[in-house]
Amino acid sequence: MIQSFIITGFLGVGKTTMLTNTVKKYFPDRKVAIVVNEFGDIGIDGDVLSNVYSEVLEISEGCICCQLSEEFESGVMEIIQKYQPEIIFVETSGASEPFPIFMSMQNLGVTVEGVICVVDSKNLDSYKDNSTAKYQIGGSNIIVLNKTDLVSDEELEAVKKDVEDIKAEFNIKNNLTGETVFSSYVINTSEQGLVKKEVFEGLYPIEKIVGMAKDYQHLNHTTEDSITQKVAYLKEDIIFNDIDHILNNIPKSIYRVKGVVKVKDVANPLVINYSFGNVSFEELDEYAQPSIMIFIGENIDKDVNLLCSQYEYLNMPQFKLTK
Ligand SMILES: Nc1nc2c(ncn2[C@@H]2O[C@H](COP(=O)(O)OP(=O)(O)OP(=O)(O)O)[C@@H](O)[C@H]2O)c(=O)[nH]1
Ligand SMILES: [Mg+2]
Repeated sequence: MIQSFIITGFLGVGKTTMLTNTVKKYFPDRKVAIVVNEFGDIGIDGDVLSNVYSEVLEISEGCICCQLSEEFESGVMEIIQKYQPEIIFVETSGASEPFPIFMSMQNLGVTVEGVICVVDSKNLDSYKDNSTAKYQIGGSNIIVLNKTDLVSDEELEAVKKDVEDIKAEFNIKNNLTGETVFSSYVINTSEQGLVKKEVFEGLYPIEKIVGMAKDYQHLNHTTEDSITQKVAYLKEDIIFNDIDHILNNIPKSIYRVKGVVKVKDVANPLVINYSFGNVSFEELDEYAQPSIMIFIGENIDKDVNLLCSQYEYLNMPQFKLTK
Protein backbone atom coordinates (compact mmCIF):
# COMPACT_ATOMS: atom_id res chain seq x y z
CA MET A 1 0.00 0.00 0.00
CA ILE A 2 1.35 3.40 -0.94
CA GLN A 3 1.32 5.91 1.89
CA SER A 4 0.80 9.61 1.53
CA PHE A 5 0.77 12.88 3.40
CA ILE A 6 -1.13 15.95 2.33
CA ILE A 7 0.50 19.23 3.29
CA THR A 8 -1.91 22.13 3.39
CA GLY A 9 -1.80 25.64 4.84
CA PHE A 10 -2.23 29.21 3.69
CA LEU A 11 0.05 31.05 1.27
CA GLY A 12 3.64 31.32 2.44
CA VAL A 13 3.30 29.51 5.76
CA GLY A 14 6.23 27.15 5.11
CA LYS A 15 4.89 24.06 3.31
CA THR A 16 7.72 23.78 0.78
CA THR A 17 10.24 24.54 3.51
CA MET A 18 8.85 21.69 5.55
CA LEU A 19 9.20 19.29 2.62
CA THR A 20 12.72 20.48 1.87
CA ASN A 21 13.87 20.14 5.45
CA THR A 22 12.18 16.95 6.56
CA VAL A 23 11.57 14.45 3.77
CA LYS A 24 15.19 13.61 2.99
CA LYS A 25 16.09 13.74 6.64
CA TYR A 26 13.38 11.39 7.82
CA PHE A 27 12.94 9.14 4.79
CA PRO A 28 16.45 8.70 3.42
CA ASP A 29 15.87 5.13 2.28
CA ARG A 30 12.32 5.35 1.01
CA LYS A 31 11.18 6.00 -2.53
CA VAL A 32 9.50 9.35 -2.27
CA ALA A 33 7.49 11.28 -4.84
CA ILE A 34 6.26 14.82 -4.39
CA VAL A 35 3.24 16.38 -6.04
CA VAL A 36 3.07 20.12 -5.80
CA ASN A 37 0.28 22.44 -6.82
CA GLU A 38 0.80 26.15 -6.72
CA PHE A 39 -1.65 28.96 -6.83
CA GLY A 40 -1.77 30.44 -10.30
CA ASP A 41 -0.33 29.35 -13.57
CA ILE A 42 3.39 29.51 -12.95
CA GLY A 43 5.16 27.42 -10.35
CA ILE A 44 8.31 28.06 -8.38
CA ASP A 45 8.09 25.29 -5.82
CA GLY A 46 8.56 22.58 -8.45
CA ASP A 47 11.94 24.08 -9.33
CA VAL A 48 12.92 24.41 -5.69
CA LEU A 49 11.89 20.86 -4.84
CA SER A 50 13.40 19.35 -8.02
CA ASN A 51 16.76 20.59 -6.83
CA VAL A 52 16.33 18.40 -3.75
CA TYR A 53 14.21 15.46 -4.91
CA SER A 54 14.22 13.50 -8.11
CA GLU A 55 10.53 12.74 -8.53
CA VAL A 56 8.54 15.93 -8.49
CA LEU A 57 5.30 16.42 -10.35
CA GLU A 58 4.17 19.98 -10.66
CA ILE A 59 0.54 20.84 -11.34
CA SER A 60 0.39 24.56 -11.69
CA GLU A 61 -2.39 25.66 -13.95
CA GLY A 62 -5.17 26.05 -11.45
CA CYS A 63 -6.19 24.68 -8.14
CA ILE A 64 -6.20 20.91 -7.63
CA CYS A 65 -9.12 21.12 -5.25
CA CYS A 66 -11.36 23.04 -7.68
CA GLN A 67 -10.78 22.65 -11.39
CA LEU A 68 -8.01 20.13 -11.46
CA SER A 69 -9.12 16.98 -9.67
CA GLU A 70 -8.93 14.90 -12.85
CA GLU A 71 -5.47 16.14 -13.77
CA PHE A 72 -4.43 15.60 -10.20
CA GLU A 73 -5.64 12.02 -10.14
CA SER A 74 -4.14 11.13 -13.51
CA GLY A 75 -0.89 12.82 -12.49
CA VAL A 76 -0.71 10.79 -9.31
CA MET A 77 -1.52 7.61 -11.27
CA GLU A 78 1.25 8.40 -13.69
CA ILE A 79 3.80 9.00 -10.99
CA ILE A 80 2.77 5.72 -9.31
CA GLN A 81 3.11 3.74 -12.54
CA LYS A 82 6.37 5.30 -13.59
CA TYR A 83 8.14 5.44 -10.30
CA GLN A 84 6.36 3.14 -7.86
CA PRO A 85 6.92 5.40 -4.87
CA GLU A 86 6.49 4.14 -1.34
CA ILE A 87 5.38 7.52 -0.05
CA ILE A 88 3.78 10.45 -1.84
CA PHE A 89 3.79 13.94 -0.39
CA VAL A 90 1.27 16.35 -1.83
CA GLU A 91 1.85 20.05 -1.27
CA THR A 92 -1.45 21.74 -2.00
CA SER A 93 -1.60 25.32 -3.12
CA GLY A 94 -1.96 27.88 -0.36
CA ALA A 95 -5.43 28.58 -1.71
CA SER A 96 -6.63 24.95 -1.79
CA GLU A 97 -8.76 23.05 0.63
CA PRO A 98 -7.30 19.69 1.60
CA PHE A 99 -10.48 17.67 1.77
CA PRO A 100 -11.14 17.13 -1.96
CA ILE A 101 -7.51 16.09 -2.34
CA PHE A 102 -7.86 13.70 0.55
CA MET A 103 -10.87 12.16 -1.21
CA SER A 104 -8.93 11.89 -4.48
CA MET A 105 -6.10 10.01 -2.78
CA GLN A 106 -8.61 7.64 -1.22
CA ASN A 107 -10.19 7.12 -4.65
CA LEU A 108 -6.81 6.14 -6.01
CA GLY A 109 -6.31 3.59 -3.26
CA VAL A 110 -3.48 5.55 -1.67
CA THR A 111 -3.47 5.54 2.14
CA VAL A 112 -3.51 9.02 3.60
CA GLU A 113 -1.40 8.86 6.76
CA GLY A 114 -2.01 12.44 7.69
CA VAL A 115 -3.32 15.77 6.53
CA ILE A 116 -0.84 18.28 7.85
CA CYS A 117 -1.84 21.93 8.08
CA VAL A 118 1.09 24.28 8.44
CA VAL A 119 0.24 27.52 10.25
CA ASP A 120 2.29 30.71 10.15
CA SER A 121 2.49 31.56 13.85
CA LYS A 122 3.69 35.05 13.12
CA ASN A 123 0.96 35.92 10.62
CA LEU A 124 -2.10 33.81 11.47
CA ASP A 125 -3.79 36.93 12.74
CA SER A 126 -3.53 38.51 9.27
CA TYR A 127 -5.13 35.61 7.43
CA LYS A 128 -7.30 33.75 9.93
CA ASP A 129 -10.51 35.33 8.68
CA ASN A 130 -10.01 33.93 5.21
CA SER A 131 -12.51 31.13 4.71
CA THR A 132 -10.05 28.86 2.91
CA ALA A 133 -7.61 29.17 5.78
CA LYS A 134 -10.33 28.03 8.16
CA TYR A 135 -11.22 25.02 6.02
CA GLN A 136 -7.55 24.12 5.82
CA ILE A 137 -7.34 23.91 9.59
CA GLY A 138 -10.73 22.21 9.78
CA GLY A 139 -9.75 19.59 7.23
CA SER A 140 -6.49 18.48 8.85
CA ASN A 141 -5.56 16.10 11.62
CA ILE A 142 -2.03 17.33 12.24
CA ILE A 143 -1.51 21.03 12.77
CA VAL A 144 1.99 22.43 12.77
CA LEU A 145 2.54 25.89 14.19
CA ASN A 146 5.54 26.97 12.14
CA LYS A 147 7.82 30.03 12.31
CA THR A 148 8.07 29.73 16.09
CA ASP A 149 11.32 31.71 15.88
CA LEU A 150 9.29 34.81 15.07
CA VAL A 151 6.93 34.73 18.07
CA SER A 152 7.14 34.80 21.85
CA ASP A 153 5.78 31.97 24.02
CA GLU A 154 2.71 34.05 24.82
CA GLU A 155 2.06 34.78 21.16
CA LEU A 156 2.41 31.09 20.38
CA GLU A 157 -0.16 30.26 23.05
CA ALA A 158 -2.56 32.77 21.50
CA VAL A 159 -2.04 31.19 18.07
CA LYS A 160 -2.73 27.77 19.52
CA LYS A 161 -5.95 29.05 21.05
CA ASP A 162 -7.01 30.57 17.71
CA VAL A 163 -6.33 27.29 15.97
CA GLU A 164 -8.36 25.36 18.54
CA ASP A 165 -11.26 27.77 18.11
CA ILE A 166 -11.17 27.50 14.32
CA LYS A 167 -10.84 23.74 14.56
CA ALA A 168 -13.87 23.53 16.84
CA GLU A 169 -15.98 25.44 14.36
CA PHE A 170 -14.63 24.14 11.06
CA ASN A 171 -13.70 20.56 11.91
CA ILE A 172 -14.83 18.68 8.87
CA LYS A 173 -17.87 16.47 9.41
CA ASN A 174 -19.54 13.61 7.66
CA ASN A 175 -22.73 15.16 6.33
CA LEU A 176 -24.61 11.92 6.72
CA THR A 177 -23.75 11.07 10.30
CA GLY A 178 -22.67 14.47 11.60
CA GLU A 179 -19.55 12.84 13.01
CA THR A 180 -16.22 14.55 12.62
CA VAL A 181 -13.98 12.95 9.99
CA PHE A 182 -10.96 13.11 12.24
CA SER A 183 -11.69 11.74 15.67
CA SER A 184 -8.76 13.67 17.06
CA TYR A 185 -6.03 16.01 16.02
CA VAL A 186 -2.65 17.08 17.33
CA ILE A 187 -0.84 20.37 17.40
CA ASN A 188 2.92 20.46 16.90
CA THR A 189 5.34 23.35 16.59
CA SER A 190 8.26 23.87 14.24
CA GLU A 191 10.91 26.23 13.06
CA GLN A 192 11.74 26.07 9.35
CA GLY A 193 9.17 23.29 9.07
CA LEU A 194 11.39 20.94 11.03
CA VAL A 195 8.79 18.92 12.87
CA LYS A 196 9.68 15.93 14.96
CA LYS A 197 9.76 12.63 13.13
CA GLU A 198 6.73 11.19 14.92
CA VAL A 199 4.54 13.55 12.91
CA PHE A 200 5.19 11.36 9.88
CA GLU A 201 4.97 8.04 11.61
CA GLY A 202 1.30 7.46 11.19
CA LEU A 203 0.73 7.86 14.89
CA TYR A 204 -2.55 9.50 14.20
CA PRO A 205 -4.30 7.28 11.70
CA ILE A 206 -7.24 8.82 9.96
CA GLU A 207 -10.58 7.19 10.61
CA LYS A 208 -11.93 5.03 7.88
CA ILE A 209 -14.55 7.13 6.22
CA VAL A 210 -17.85 5.43 5.56
CA GLY A 211 -20.47 7.01 3.32
CA MET A 212 -18.50 10.19 3.20
CA ALA A 213 -20.20 13.48 2.61
CA LYS A 214 -21.46 13.21 -0.95
CA ASP A 215 -22.91 16.65 -0.87
CA TYR A 216 -19.81 18.17 0.61
CA GLN A 217 -20.15 21.84 -0.13
CA HIS A 218 -17.11 23.12 -1.81
CA LEU A 219 -16.75 26.81 -2.37
CA ASN A 220 -14.86 28.04 -5.32
CA HIS A 221 -12.75 30.00 -2.93
CA THR A 222 -10.29 31.35 -5.44
CA THR A 223 -13.01 33.73 -6.53
CA GLU A 224 -14.80 33.92 -3.15
CA ASP A 225 -11.80 35.30 -1.35
CA SER A 226 -10.56 37.36 -4.26
CA ILE A 227 -7.00 36.17 -3.93
CA THR A 228 -5.31 36.87 -7.21
CA GLN A 229 -1.87 36.73 -8.63
CA LYS A 230 0.12 38.70 -11.17
CA VAL A 231 3.31 37.64 -12.82
CA ALA A 232 6.05 40.03 -13.83
CA TYR A 233 9.17 39.29 -15.84
CA LEU A 234 12.47 40.96 -15.07
CA LYS A 235 14.93 42.45 -17.49
CA GLU A 236 18.27 40.68 -17.67
CA ASP A 237 20.68 43.40 -16.78
CA ILE A 238 19.87 43.81 -13.10
CA ILE A 239 21.72 43.54 -9.82
CA PHE A 240 20.72 42.15 -6.46
CA ASN A 241 20.01 45.61 -5.08
CA ASP A 242 17.29 46.12 -7.69
CA ILE A 243 15.43 43.11 -6.35
CA ASP A 244 16.02 44.09 -2.77
CA HIS A 245 14.60 47.50 -3.51
CA ILE A 246 11.34 46.14 -4.83
CA LEU A 247 10.96 43.78 -1.91
CA ASN A 248 11.42 46.61 0.54
CA ASN A 249 8.60 48.49 -1.11
CA ILE A 250 5.88 45.90 -1.42
CA PRO A 251 2.42 47.38 -0.83
CA LYS A 252 0.22 45.88 1.90
CA SER A 253 -2.28 44.32 -0.50
CA ILE A 254 0.42 41.91 -1.70
CA TYR A 255 1.21 39.43 1.00
CA ARG A 256 3.14 36.85 -0.94
CA VAL A 257 5.88 37.22 -3.52
CA LYS A 258 7.70 34.28 -5.04
CA GLY A 259 10.16 34.22 -7.83
CA VAL A 260 13.37 33.04 -9.36
CA VAL A 261 15.75 35.70 -10.62
CA LYS A 262 19.14 35.87 -12.19
CA VAL A 263 21.19 38.90 -11.19
CA LYS A 264 24.61 40.00 -12.39
CA ASP A 265 26.32 40.06 -9.03
CA VAL A 266 25.31 36.60 -7.76
CA ALA A 267 26.55 33.48 -9.52
CA ASN A 268 23.51 31.26 -9.04
CA PRO A 269 19.84 31.94 -9.73
CA LEU A 270 18.02 33.12 -6.61
CA VAL A 271 14.71 31.94 -5.28
CA ILE A 272 12.81 34.82 -3.71
CA ASN A 273 10.41 34.25 -0.91
CA TYR A 274 8.43 37.05 0.62
CA SER A 275 5.54 36.46 2.92
CA PHE A 276 3.83 39.13 4.98
CA GLY A 277 6.90 41.39 5.00
CA ASN A 278 9.57 38.74 5.63
CA VAL A 279 12.05 38.14 2.85
CA SER A 280 14.46 35.33 2.16
CA PHE A 281 16.72 34.31 -0.71
CA GLU A 282 18.07 30.95 -1.58
CA GLU A 283 20.48 29.95 -4.34
CA LEU A 284 19.27 27.44 -6.85
CA ASP A 285 21.59 25.16 -8.83
CA GLU A 286 19.71 25.35 -12.07
CA TYR A 287 17.04 27.53 -13.61
CA ALA A 288 16.76 27.92 -17.35
CA GLN A 289 13.68 30.17 -17.57
CA PRO A 290 13.48 33.96 -17.61
CA SER A 291 13.54 35.76 -14.27
CA ILE A 292 10.07 36.13 -12.83
CA MET A 293 8.32 37.49 -9.80
CA ILE A 294 4.85 36.38 -8.82
CA PHE A 295 2.75 38.68 -6.68
CA ILE A 296 -0.17 37.21 -4.72
CA GLY A 297 -2.69 39.02 -2.58
CA GLU A 298 -6.12 40.56 -2.46
CA ASN A 299 -7.12 43.20 -5.01
CA ILE A 300 -3.55 43.67 -6.09
CA ASP A 301 -3.93 44.84 -9.69
CA LYS A 302 -3.48 48.50 -9.04
CA ASP A 303 -0.54 48.04 -6.72
CA VAL A 304 1.30 45.68 -9.06
CA ASN A 305 0.80 48.07 -11.94
CA LEU A 306 2.18 50.81 -9.76
CA LEU A 307 5.26 48.74 -8.91
CA CYS A 308 5.83 48.07 -12.60
CA SER A 309 5.67 51.74 -13.42
CA GLN A 310 8.03 52.53 -10.53
CA TYR A 311 10.61 49.93 -11.48
CA GLU A 312 11.29 49.93 -15.20
CA TYR A 313 13.07 46.56 -15.08
CA LEU A 314 9.83 44.91 -13.99
CA ASN A 315 7.63 43.99 -16.94
CA MET A 316 4.15 42.62 -17.34
CA PRO A 317 3.89 42.22 -21.08
CA GLN A 318 1.19 39.59 -21.03
CA PHE A 319 -1.26 41.64 -19.00
CA LYS A 320 -3.22 44.68 -20.05
CA LEU A 321 -2.68 47.51 -17.63
CA THR A 322 -5.87 48.67 -16.00
CA LYS A 323 -6.74 52.33 -16.03
N1 LIG B 1 11.51 32.89 10.06
C1 LIG B 1 11.01 31.80 9.51
N2 LIG B 1 10.76 31.78 8.19
C2 LIG B 1 10.26 30.64 7.66
C3 LIG B 1 9.99 29.49 8.44
N3 LIG B 1 9.48 28.52 7.65
C4 LIG B 1 9.45 29.05 6.40
N4 LIG B 1 9.92 30.32 6.41
C5 LIG B 1 10.03 31.24 5.27
O1 LIG B 1 8.73 31.54 4.80
C6 LIG B 1 8.74 31.77 3.39
C7 LIG B 1 7.71 30.91 2.70
O2 LIG B 1 8.05 29.55 2.85
P1 LIG B 1 7.53 28.42 1.83
O3 LIG B 1 8.02 27.12 2.38
O4 LIG B 1 7.86 28.76 0.45
O5 LIG B 1 5.95 28.55 2.06
P2 LIG B 1 4.78 27.77 1.32
O6 LIG B 1 3.75 27.50 2.33
O7 LIG B 1 5.33 26.60 0.57
O8 LIG B 1 4.27 28.89 0.31
P3 LIG B 1 3.23 28.72 -0.94
O9 LIG B 1 3.55 27.40 -1.60
O10 LIG B 1 3.51 29.88 -1.81
O11 LIG B 1 1.86 28.78 -0.35
C8 LIG B 1 10.17 31.45 2.96
O12 LIG B 1 10.87 32.66 2.89
C9 LIG B 1 10.72 30.61 4.07
O13 LIG B 1 12.12 30.70 4.18
C10 LIG B 1 10.26 29.55 9.86
O14 LIG B 1 10.04 28.63 10.64
N5 LIG B 1 10.75 30.73 10.33
MG1 LIG C 1 5.13 26.12 -1.46
